[in-house]
Amino acid sequence: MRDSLKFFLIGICSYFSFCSDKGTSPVISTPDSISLTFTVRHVSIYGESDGMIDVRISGGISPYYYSWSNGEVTRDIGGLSAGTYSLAVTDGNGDKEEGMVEIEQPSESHPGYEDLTTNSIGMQLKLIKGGSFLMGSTSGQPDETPIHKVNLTTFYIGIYEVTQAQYDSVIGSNPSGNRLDGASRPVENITWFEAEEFCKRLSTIEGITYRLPTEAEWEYAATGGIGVFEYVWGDDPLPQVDGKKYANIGDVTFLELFGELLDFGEPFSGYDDGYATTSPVGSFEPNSFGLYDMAGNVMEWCNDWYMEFYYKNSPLNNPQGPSTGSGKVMRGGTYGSSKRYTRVHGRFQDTPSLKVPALGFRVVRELK
Ligand SMILES: [Ca+2]
Ligand SMILES: [Ca+2]
Repeated sequence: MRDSLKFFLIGICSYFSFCSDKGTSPVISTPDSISLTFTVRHVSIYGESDGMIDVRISGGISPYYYSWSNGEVTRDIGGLSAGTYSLAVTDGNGDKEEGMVEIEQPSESHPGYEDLTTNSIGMQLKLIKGGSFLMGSTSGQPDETPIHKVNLTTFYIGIYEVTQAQYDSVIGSNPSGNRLDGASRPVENITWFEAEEFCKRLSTIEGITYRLPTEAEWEYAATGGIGVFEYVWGDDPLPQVDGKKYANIGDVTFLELFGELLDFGEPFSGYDDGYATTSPVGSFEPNSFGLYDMAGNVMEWCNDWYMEFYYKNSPLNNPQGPSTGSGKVMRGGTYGSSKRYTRVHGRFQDTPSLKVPALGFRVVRELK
């Protein structure tokens, strides 16, 4: 177990605040030691170790001290106010990592809004609390750069892709190509305009605004509040952690049937999710926000027009994408996608009139 020592200290904020050290990467790592990301009120540690782990957070408050044994443990580290704190994690072998933690703003409170709610057609929606995060990546394609800070207003997002049954209940038809056990599978084979129309009609039914996620909202939701990983499930090259599977993507089952991935890229060799096409929504593990299928199953339409270097001039607050363009943003990859298309920061686009059986959507509901 000593050789596999690797820890992730993950902050899951009750508001979102990615806490970087003076603009550098929020990850500290040294070979054969501990990897940290920051911070805040709830701390989860994933790791394998024969020993215990100590975590200390200090600076203006009394040091916090915890011990962890194997596996994942979550602790409430108390109500930290805005400020800078030092953080140190030591494992049972004496390996130690230290870093600074910057907490940027007080928690937003949303009295009257449930953390998880169900709407009139049975959609479950998760409250994603407003705050700031770092969008983009330097480890992917040029259009993912630069990493830039984005502030988002609190929103609800569907924990699942919109299903065929939900689409049918609002629109009165099911255009999907993969209808086997279709009711709980994601709707697909719909244009961006049709996805938008669904949102408009649902807004009318409920008297509250539904719409497609902005690209920024989608990316933040997909990261689960942890912006430093390559994939929804972390940095592991396969969507399988501790025996749990995290995505329906371009796997062994897909390749057996189709021979080559939809995007002809690098497959997830050695991974078998059991689905050659779509899976019922929520068939795999959720991310740390409790959202399912943010990687794979169907690619998801976003509201924004795509612009390759939009991140260079993205507004700080609630970016909406450029005012016009030729392609709409699609995110998250499909049941037949390669590693590149499945990356959490990966950006894709196509004409909004495109309809293919691997492209669907999920909704955002505004608070009022
Ligand atoms: Ca698959
Ligand atoms: Ca998806």
